[in-house]
Amino acid sequence: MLDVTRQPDAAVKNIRNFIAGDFVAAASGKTFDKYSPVTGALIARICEAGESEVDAAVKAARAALHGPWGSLTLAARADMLYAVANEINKRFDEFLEAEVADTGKPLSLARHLDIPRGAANFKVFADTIKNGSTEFFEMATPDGAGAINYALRRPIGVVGVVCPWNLPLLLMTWKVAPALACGNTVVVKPSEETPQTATLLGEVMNTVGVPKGVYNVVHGFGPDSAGEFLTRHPGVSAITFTGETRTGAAIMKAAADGARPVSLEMGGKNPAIVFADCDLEAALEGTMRSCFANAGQVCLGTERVFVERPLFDTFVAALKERAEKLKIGAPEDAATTMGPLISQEHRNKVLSYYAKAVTEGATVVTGGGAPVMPDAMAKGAFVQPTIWTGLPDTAVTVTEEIFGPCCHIAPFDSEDEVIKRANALDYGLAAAVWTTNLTRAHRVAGRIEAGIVWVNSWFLRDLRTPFGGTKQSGIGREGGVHSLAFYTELTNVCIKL
Ligand code: NAD
Ligand code: 6OD
Repeated sequence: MLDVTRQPDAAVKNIRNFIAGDFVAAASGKTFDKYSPVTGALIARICEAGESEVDAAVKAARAALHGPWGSLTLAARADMLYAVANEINKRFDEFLEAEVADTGKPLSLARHLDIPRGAANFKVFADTIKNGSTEFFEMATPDGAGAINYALRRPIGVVGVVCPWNLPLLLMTWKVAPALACGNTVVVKPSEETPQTATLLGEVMNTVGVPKGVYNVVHGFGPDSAGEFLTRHPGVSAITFTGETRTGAAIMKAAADGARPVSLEMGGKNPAIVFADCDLEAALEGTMRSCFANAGQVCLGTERVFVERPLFDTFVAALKERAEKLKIGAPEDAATTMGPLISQEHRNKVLSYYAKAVTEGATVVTGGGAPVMPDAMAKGAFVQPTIWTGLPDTAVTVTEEIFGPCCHIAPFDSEDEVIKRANALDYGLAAAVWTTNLTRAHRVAGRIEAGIVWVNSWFLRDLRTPFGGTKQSGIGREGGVHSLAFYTELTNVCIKL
């Protein structure tokens, strides 16, 4: 049964939870609504999981863990993940349509980033688990004999996966693929704003024969809803989360009951540092993407740009010119380079920061408000790409994560000074450094307090590298073998020879 396709007589999709291989409504009959970020129209009605659905999902995951999933060989499990990747690619257009309907992002972006990465995550972690090394350690015992130690990697158990809305399929599969590759089972709580692709993935799991209960989806909100029910459930062995820092803190508290491990990927207020010796074209192009891609709703995006003083005026003028050429519009319009924000609620939040910047004394270089849209999109969640200058580093606009298409640009005079300013916040997710001086690039990259530093690039991703944030941007690292470390427990076996 197609769960997320349109009903024959209605434009509104009916989206259910996916538990033990079946699409199920909530026993309570509770639903919530999803509105298009582009038009404001109702596009989906989602069954909200209550405590009983979450409990059923966790129990299904636990049964599958010790049942058909647990008894698969590693090679068979990897083959199943390759099949999931292939099936996502086969149904590419359905995933594309679902993701774009939920987020409003340009089709071109979802086609090149979100959906291909959704498939690639399964392939990469199937490769990783197949190619994992086995290490043995020999030792001499006190009685002069020998011993060998080896460590067994075991799945950690049932993993709760709590997801955000900005890159829904990409970020959900970034957690689900390694968890399954390691032999775990999962219960996923997608964002209430983006329920569709996680649900569609349930169909893919059934099609390729992933045993029932290995992959489960429960829909709902955070507090006093599916998110909290899942993270508090004692049957969940570990929690992996992507979202806001304060939500991560609440999840950590929930995980403390039962002393369960967490992997947290959280908020940021990322700096870009542009030195006067940079390749200006590349720095402008990269900074445009890091500030405005996905309408600024990328955790790795830049909201603080520091430019070395001799280049400052030129850089600000050139970035303004480029930002004003962004074409705000509908996802399916090939000319569109920037879509709406995810929701009216988020739009109100971003617009309140736009107003705050003015009261804080910012010079509005461009944007600063809401665009006038044609009638069909008048109720969409659109805002203008916005650039400010003139604020102190302590301004709210320059210290709090806005998660919209905006940045503040400030001049700097020395390397030591800019590193200190870049590191001044409690966040530490990502940074971009633009310079043609290789020695300086290494020196600065090593001094930035962030989990990821890009030099002369942005969002260039090798999925085997460690990914995560420092300070309040995250706890733990995922990616390649770093994911294996989180999603497995090591048992050391010591054999006296
Ligand atoms: P959010 O924290 O509001 O929500 C994330 C998820 O947590 C949602 O599924 C939500 O329903 C759930 N949730 C909320 N409260 C909960 C609770 N008390 N218990 C359990 N679950 C709860 O984040 P968002 O608005 O969806 O996403 C935007 C944020 O995510 C930004 O701060 C952004 O920086 C961050 N983000 C970080 C990364 C990263 O890799 N570091 C990636 C993407 C997004
Ligand atoms: O590329 C990834 O694996 C990743 N986790 C990206 C995060 C983007 C944040 O919005």
